[in-house]
Amino acid sequence: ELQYPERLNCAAELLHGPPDDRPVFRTPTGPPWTYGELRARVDRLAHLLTGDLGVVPGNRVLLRGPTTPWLAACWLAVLKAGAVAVTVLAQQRPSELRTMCEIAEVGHALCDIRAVDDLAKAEIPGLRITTYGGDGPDDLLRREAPDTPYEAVPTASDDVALIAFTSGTTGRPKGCMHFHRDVLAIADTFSQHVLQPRADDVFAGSPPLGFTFGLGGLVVFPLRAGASALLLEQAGPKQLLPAVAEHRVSVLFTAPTAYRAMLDELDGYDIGALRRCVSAGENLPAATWRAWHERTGLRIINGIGATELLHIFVSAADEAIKPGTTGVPVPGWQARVVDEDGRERPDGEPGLLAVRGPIGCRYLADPRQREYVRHGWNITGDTYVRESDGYFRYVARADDMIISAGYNIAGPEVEEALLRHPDVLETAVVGRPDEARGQIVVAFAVLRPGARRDSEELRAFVKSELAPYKCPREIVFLDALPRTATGKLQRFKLRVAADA
Ligand code: 3SK
Repeated sequence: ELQYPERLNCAAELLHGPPDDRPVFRTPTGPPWTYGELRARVDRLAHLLTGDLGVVPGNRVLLRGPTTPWLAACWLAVLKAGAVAVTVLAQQRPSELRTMCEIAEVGHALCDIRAVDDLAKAEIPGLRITTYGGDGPDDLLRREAPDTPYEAVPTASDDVALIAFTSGTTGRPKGCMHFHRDVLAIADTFSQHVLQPRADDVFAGSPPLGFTFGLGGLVVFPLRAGASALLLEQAGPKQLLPAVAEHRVSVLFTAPTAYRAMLDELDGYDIGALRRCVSAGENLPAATWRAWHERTGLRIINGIGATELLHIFVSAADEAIKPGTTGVPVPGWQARVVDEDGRERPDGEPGLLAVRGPIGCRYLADPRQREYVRHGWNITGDTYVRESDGYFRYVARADDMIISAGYNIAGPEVEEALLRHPDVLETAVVGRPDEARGQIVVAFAVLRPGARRDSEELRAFVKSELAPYKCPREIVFLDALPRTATGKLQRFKLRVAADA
């Protein structure tokens, strides 16, 4: 079991240790920041926060901006000053920002000058916005501040450090509160046991710091290991590969779609430094795992995480990886598959994934807490099967099961079959209400450039791979699938489209 002292400031812990001259944050341009520079900059920012800006411990401070070392430094400074970081995404619009600030009672914002327009437009009552990265005299980074060490506020290990928002794929955002000890716990469970990072690792990836997948992978894990991270403002599949090659990235975090898209671009890039590839955010199809393994020799580490639980809680490392499954509970976590009443389902039978461990869901003033935490277990909203060897296999999001003519059909199983067709780049399968059958299966597909839109050919292919009742009745071709700002598929939009 993880043990942390009663008084714990996770930012101070993360910053403590490595020598001053070791690199910590790299960017595509400019020299890397060293640990010494990071410590000095965080201390200056913490002085400014608690001096000029009047932030006191417990205040909630919104952080908004592209993935840069300065955003990471602001996050660390807010925590070191005992305040609570409220992380949001650069893509979130004024009305979403207003709702989140209202829920989290945010009084201050530190915002990259390039992302300030929407925040200003949100006209949030009482919000004091300070920008950084600009050239005005009031810019945070241009203000006078003491160059002396800042003594971290001695927060309790269970003081709230972070409020991270999730809206799932629909609905009013929910603020998830996480403690100082939780921030370290994600490093001391998933990162330590699965990634087994080294001080010479270079982390990089696509999830932004406003998504806890990215915050863990690009800030918390590298710092806890005394390693470094390459921070990319643009981190689509097209930018990732050249960055991995040029900066000798060894630990990569991205989503299944990006691994799939990178397969087409691998030629010409030396990715020999890469030793860990993490996939989360969505189910990783076995076909993508196999294709990546075949081309690169690397075994993708699949994982399931949640904003509610901060990071990944089921996964597997190295030879323990079993393609087509998510893995086993990360050391420190427990997982089981239950029915609606919390009774354990037999192995091989689908049910709801229930997990518990060092971090729990704590929604900020939201009655949906009761749905997420039941009988002391966190119910993630995913349908899973526990196989007889103890591995957990994803079936669908709980509301993604299609029931057609009495058959239970998991959309992702049909998607996996479609993805085995060489023309299919991305796909999503949903149910459409149908008088005779209850629901029928409808697939949305994005094809590789130049491929012919031939639904009969794809249907025949699925029939050759799966029982015919699972075959989509209709295939709709799209240029792109609708996704949230964190890259999650918005199936509800496709359900509406399928029903139109
Ligand atoms: O929401 C997710 O899918 C996720 C995955 C990994 C780590 C953290 C999160 C929130």
